[in-house]
Amino acid sequence: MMKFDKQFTFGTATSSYQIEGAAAEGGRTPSIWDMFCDIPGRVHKQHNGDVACDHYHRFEEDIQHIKRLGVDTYRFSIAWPRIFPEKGKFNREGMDFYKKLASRLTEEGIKPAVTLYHWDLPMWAHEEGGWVNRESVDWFLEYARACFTELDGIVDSWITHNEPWCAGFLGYHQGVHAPGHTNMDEAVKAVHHMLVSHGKAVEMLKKEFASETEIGITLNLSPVYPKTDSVNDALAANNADGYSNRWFLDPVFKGEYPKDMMNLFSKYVHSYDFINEGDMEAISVECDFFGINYYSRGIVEFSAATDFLHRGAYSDYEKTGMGWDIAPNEFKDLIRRLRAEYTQLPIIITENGAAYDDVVENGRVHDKERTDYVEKHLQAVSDLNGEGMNISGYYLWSLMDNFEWSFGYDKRFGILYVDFDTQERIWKDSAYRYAEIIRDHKKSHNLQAEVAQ
Ligand code: GBH
Repeated sequence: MMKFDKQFTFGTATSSYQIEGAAAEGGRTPSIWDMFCDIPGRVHKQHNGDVACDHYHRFEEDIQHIKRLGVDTYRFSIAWPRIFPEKGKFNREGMDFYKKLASRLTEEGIKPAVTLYHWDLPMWAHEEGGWVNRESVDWFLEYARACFTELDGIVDSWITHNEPWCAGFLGYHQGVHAPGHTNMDEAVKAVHHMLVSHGKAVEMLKKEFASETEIGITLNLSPVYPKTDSVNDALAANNADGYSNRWFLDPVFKGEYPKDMMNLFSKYVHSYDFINEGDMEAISVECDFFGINYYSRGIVEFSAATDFLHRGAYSDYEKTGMGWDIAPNEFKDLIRRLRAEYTQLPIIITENGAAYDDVVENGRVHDKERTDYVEKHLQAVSDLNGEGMNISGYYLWSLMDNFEWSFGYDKRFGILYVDFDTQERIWKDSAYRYAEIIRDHKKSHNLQAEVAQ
């Protein structure tokens, strides 16, 4: 039995580059993802976000789907290059799109939760060194101030950064995300500047804007387990956990980078001089909630050839279409650990979901596996709250099939199926089920619900 408090918020999430399209409209200039998609071999079938779900032109229709789902919240991100297409040059037309989107959501009774940075760094910023350049903190703050000012009174829930692990380590160390660099020294600096920009944006909002507004950061966390109980595998798991989780959790909640990882990274990081006085205090600023994106767990085994970038070991767990282990129990371990070691802030699961190869049959998509995945994780949230873990919301990734980064359009995460030829949206069974769960929840608390049958 799933049970949620009356105030629990159900939501669904997307991000700008993955759904908007209209890449050259409204004054938008390219981001690092437009550039990355153009390089042959980087993105599956060389797909790109030029058209994506055409959400930029179809947002009214999409809002009706969101409304029909019955969710309380819709999480989307703002494309920085729509707001500042050139350095220091604010673009009114770009901002108006998000003003309209956020206002229309509010009018329909849906609360917007807005991410400032979901990986689409403007090319002008990249050309000046991107996140590796300390000035990126100031560029981000100018962008954040414009968003806070223009959307003041319309948006009251903000996420500064989405998954700095991906933006930093996948982008600058592993090279599988834009900008495609493979340089650990750069990556550690890039992450640091993202984290400082997060802390300073929170401080700005608290000092200069309405106090009812809530703000936090979203980290992607994946609990890591050793393959065997050997000492070496334990070391590998500790290092993998340091790279994926602790490198972000420790600065955000304890105001320090983990010492063991600093030592390990110093093989690649020439000096830690880029950490300025006051940075760690800035990063560990008090937020209103903590956002977590959870998809899977990791299993690692020791290899003498690597020190922290371990390849995942074989596991006999059932997998999603991404090949990721379905691991709701490990999700519970993760949350309990966060409560024991890191924070008592309300936790919002800002993303959770799964990709599968969906097929449309007579206008329906019977995505039983995705439906099961979502139910298992919602059950875990319900169980965790039964233990007093205070998870205040769950946002399903994703509202609709979209541009899945380096996997292009072939990996479908949506609860709405998107036909990328016609742009038709088709409700998958998981969408009907999610709407039903929300409807049952509202009924049980005598909250009104006008959702799909
Ligand atoms: C998120 O990133 C993004 O925020 C979102 O834009 C994206 O579309 C969505 O998830 C789906 O991918 O190899 O088994 O250890 C997800 C980040 C990081 C999740 C790596 C899975 C590895 C799983 N991912 N992680 S495993």
